Amino acid sequence: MESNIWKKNLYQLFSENFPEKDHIFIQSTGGQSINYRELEKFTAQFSNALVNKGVKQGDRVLVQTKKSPEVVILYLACLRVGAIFVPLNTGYTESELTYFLDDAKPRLVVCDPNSNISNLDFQSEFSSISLETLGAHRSGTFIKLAERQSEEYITFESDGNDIACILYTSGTTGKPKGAMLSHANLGSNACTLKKEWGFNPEDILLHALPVFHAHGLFVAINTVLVNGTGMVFLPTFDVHEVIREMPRVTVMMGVPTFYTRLLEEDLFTDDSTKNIRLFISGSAPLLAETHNEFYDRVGHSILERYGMTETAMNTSNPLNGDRIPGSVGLALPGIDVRIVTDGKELDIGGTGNIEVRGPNVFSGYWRNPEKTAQEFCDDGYFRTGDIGYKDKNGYIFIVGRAKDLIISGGYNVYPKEVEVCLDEFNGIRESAVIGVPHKDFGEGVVAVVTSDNGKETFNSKKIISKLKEELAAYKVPKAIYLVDEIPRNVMGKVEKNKLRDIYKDIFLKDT
Ligand code: MCA
Ligand code: AMP
Repeated sequence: MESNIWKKNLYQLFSENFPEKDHIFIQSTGGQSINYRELEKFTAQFSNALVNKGVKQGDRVLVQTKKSPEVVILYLACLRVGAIFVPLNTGYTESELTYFLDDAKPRLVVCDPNSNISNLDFQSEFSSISLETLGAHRSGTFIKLAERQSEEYITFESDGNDIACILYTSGTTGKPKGAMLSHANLGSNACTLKKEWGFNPEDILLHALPVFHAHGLFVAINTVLVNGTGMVFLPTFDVHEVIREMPRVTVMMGVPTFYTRLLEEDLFTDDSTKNIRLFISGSAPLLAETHNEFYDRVGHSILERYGMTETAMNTSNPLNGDRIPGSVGLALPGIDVRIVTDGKELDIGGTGNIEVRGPNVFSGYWRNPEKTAQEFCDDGYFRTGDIGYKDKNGYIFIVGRAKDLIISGGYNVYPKEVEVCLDEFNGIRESAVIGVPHKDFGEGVVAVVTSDNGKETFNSKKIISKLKEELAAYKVPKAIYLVDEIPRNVMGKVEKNKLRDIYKDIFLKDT
């Protein structure tokens, strides 16, 4: 593809595609907008501010802020400096944050003025780390510092192999791992998506996703930037606001919950979508019935694609051609996708582990060469942990996951992490955390527990509210069920399939 034009600093790749300077990059609903002239100026000032704080190439900048245009500028400034941008979910609690600080060892932390990260001990335990604040509407200490800086900055030169970002993704052992993505990983994927999804100079994207995950940050923002166009930038997914803003845009990206919530609104009609050319879904399975209902309502066939934090996007239904409900589409150009069982590639229709290889696949886990080695095959394929098959036309269908993962509203929850916290409660002997169908989030987190003395000596409401002090709220079980015994197979392994079967109906009835 176009002689590997992404083998460079990602910001440089973007800036080669910038349009005329007055073209709007971000329009926020509060009336704030940033054009490409301002984008260049602000990223230069932010870059100089990073350097002023001692940030050098390869240093980590850990960021936990609310979604704002300013945090996008900070991301781009990190690229320009060659620093590694490490965004964190705003829902993380203090104990979760301590782990990330310890692991990422950042030079600088940038957080919301009200973030609970600032409660951590930056005086002694984390005294080598600088702390700055950044809020919406140009507030915070980092903005004040940036405003005093020069408007010129020479972007760090890279051959693309330098690490641009680390995104944390949870592991089966319960400890999140930092996936290292290089400038070239991200650049190659952005170029591919721009082409495959037919992005053109008139496009405007509706952006209602969080910007601390690969979907909102890479799939959405990088594609807009490499296309040199603009986006309407909403702080969160508020269904009424989304319907109101829709006529201003041509493309929307979202997790399946966005689409099911739209379908619940009578106000959502084909009039709302009259200027839209493409709806894209990913991060979790889009039910075929949602796909079909959406088509019947507004005449749009949602384009479903499949990716991971570690790989960015791997497959996509076609822009022109059949978009098959229930399928995640075809391997993207330049990306190899194979189905494997016991080390052997399967024929068409065979169900097995999905493995991927290509310029999009990440460089490894941060400070974790053992885990990196485990997840890669000798011939460079990455083991996704997803299970699926390929049909005779190359369409891929995901049928399950080998990894013990719950995806709730597009957020990943690893049961082990929740089980470890539950098992520490007085009165709980053991726990098993499962995902069951949830009307809004696709899957909902549910816990099944046994008590120390076989009786319910605990109060599940209290446990849920206590858990919220330790875990981000989306990981906390929506319900806790007490049982006499957790079912295990002859190997002693918890039979989660059995539990899922039992609790899917009970939970649906309870909610
Ligand atoms: C919020 N809550 C949730 C979730 N979100 N519970 C379970 N799962 C969730 N996803 C809980 C809150 O803790 C709170 O509970 C209550 O719901 C209301 O919270 P609120 O913030 O008002 O919720 P919301 O604004 O309605 O958010 C729902 C959402 C959001 C819009 C679906 O979760 C979202 O934007 N999800 C997108 C995630 C995403 O971008 N994933 C991409 C990962 P309580 O009241 O009890 O405190 S990247 C990826 O997967 C790969 C690369 C890929 O392929 O894209
Ligand atoms: P994350 O680690 O947050 O990047 O989540 C990646 C996981 O999300 C993948 O390994 C899949 O299990 C799941 N995923 C992403 N897109 C889809 C999709 N379109 N259909 C089914 N699962 C998906």
